[in-house]
Amino acid sequence: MACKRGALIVLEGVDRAGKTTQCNRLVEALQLSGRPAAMMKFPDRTTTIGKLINSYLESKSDLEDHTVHLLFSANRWELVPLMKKKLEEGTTLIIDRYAFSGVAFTSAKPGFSMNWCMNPDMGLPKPDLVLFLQLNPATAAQRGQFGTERYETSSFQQIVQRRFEELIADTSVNWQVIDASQSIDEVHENIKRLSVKAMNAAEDWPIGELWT
Ligand code: Z5A
Repeated sequence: MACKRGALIVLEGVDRAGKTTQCNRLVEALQLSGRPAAMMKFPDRTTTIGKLINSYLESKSDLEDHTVHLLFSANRWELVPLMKKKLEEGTTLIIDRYAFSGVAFTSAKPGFSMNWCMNPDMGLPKPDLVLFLQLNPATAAQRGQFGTERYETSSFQQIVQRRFEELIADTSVNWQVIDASQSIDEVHENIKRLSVKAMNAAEDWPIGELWT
């Protein structure tokens, strides 16, 4: 590696926790401080696979549950070469949802074990930091109604939250839980502080593999 690598930082959390808002704020702040940073979002709805996922999420098409889980995973794998290139060039990647959403959402469906759900994502680039934006349903409701996409119902999101709690208990991943009920600025300051620390720590280490 000619230069210090960038860090892989993931934001996860329940619906309306502020993931997209905070990813944008963090990328902007890092760039302003002179550190190369870029944002990615999963699902990436622009690719051929992403378009199938988009149609499914908007309920314009139906897909068998195992199939759609594998498509979400394939959507991450198809972007791995680009992710690795950017990280090795020294760009820090801020990612809006990743494999953890994949596992939390599919395993919230009947008949899916977390272990089965994790398998297709094993070996993905391992995040140096995963920030979980914690928000209770009442505060989330003040930020507007659920959207119209598949999965955007209160009962389903409650099961998703429990699956996330099980994932956060895994100490092989560097999880940090953030109180997302604070103001946008306060949440941003917490996220920036933890991200800079993770970026400095990641510089001298190779990119890891998730869940291997
Ligand atoms: N999914 C899956 O099944 N499998 C997978 O592998 C992956 C995903 C990767 C993708 O949705 C869906 O796909 C998702 C999981 C599933 N389904 N659900 N639900 P998406 O990622 O395209 O969209 P989203 O994740 O549903 O967005 P979101 O969760 O609704 O929003 P957010 O990014 O967390 O929040 P935001 O857009 O930044 O903010 C929401 C509003 O709150 C907005 O008006 C903000 O101005 C406001 N906000 C934000 N922060 C604050 C604070 N601190 N105070 C007050 N107001 C705030």
